Amino acid sequence: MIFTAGLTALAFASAASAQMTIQVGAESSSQGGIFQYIPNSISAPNGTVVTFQFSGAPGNHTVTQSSFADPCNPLAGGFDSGWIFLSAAATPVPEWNLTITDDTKPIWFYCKQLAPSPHCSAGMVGAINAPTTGTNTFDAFQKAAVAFKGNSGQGVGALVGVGASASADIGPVPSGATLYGTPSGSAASPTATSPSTGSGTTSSKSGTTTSPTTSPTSSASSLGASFLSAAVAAILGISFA
Ligand SMILES: [Cu+2]
Repeated sequence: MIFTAGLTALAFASAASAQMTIQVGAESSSQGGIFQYIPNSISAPNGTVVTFQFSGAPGNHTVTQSSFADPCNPLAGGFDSGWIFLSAAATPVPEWNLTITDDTKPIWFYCKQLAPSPHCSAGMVGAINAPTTGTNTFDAFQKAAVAFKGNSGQGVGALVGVGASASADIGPVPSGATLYGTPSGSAASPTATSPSTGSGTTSSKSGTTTSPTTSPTSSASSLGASFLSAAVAAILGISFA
């Protein structure tokens, strides 16, 4: 009997290692508009692979970890997908896989794109394992994001975050899409000739990288590149978002 119970528990554990999908961005005709994650709040136990699908096009979005107390600024040590700009719907859809490593605490995230207006303040935030009752619910988090004034934080996070981690940048990056400002800094070529598809060319980083090492436009210092990335993001966003 004990042996059987053990087997059942094992089966349960592996069944719990599920895969879930969150759409990043939407079409302007979508209910709720462009600036949203669909769904925006999920419950996901340890081992769940949350696949963010960047199917909202045209669009320019990120998945950047924040905190309940400060919804529109990056969490120290938090995860970050970097930006992917889609001038039109891309095939195949670029994806970013985030594995849940600590389901005992809520995981909060936002989109750090600023153009045409900060997406975070437009309500483009999400949560994993948020409490459904009490004060720290997803609704309260989103209200705080909408109330946030000024530009949301542009700092570049890491692949490994707090309570969840990715092992590769967004991929694949099909023709017409531009990936930049990623945590690994190795997939920022806008030329579409670089095979930066995240299929093994991106080494796993420990989460210490703080700025992109390449930018779409310049060979400036990393601080300059960071600034330029944000500027390019703004320009692209204004044109298309
Ligand atoms: Cu966005």
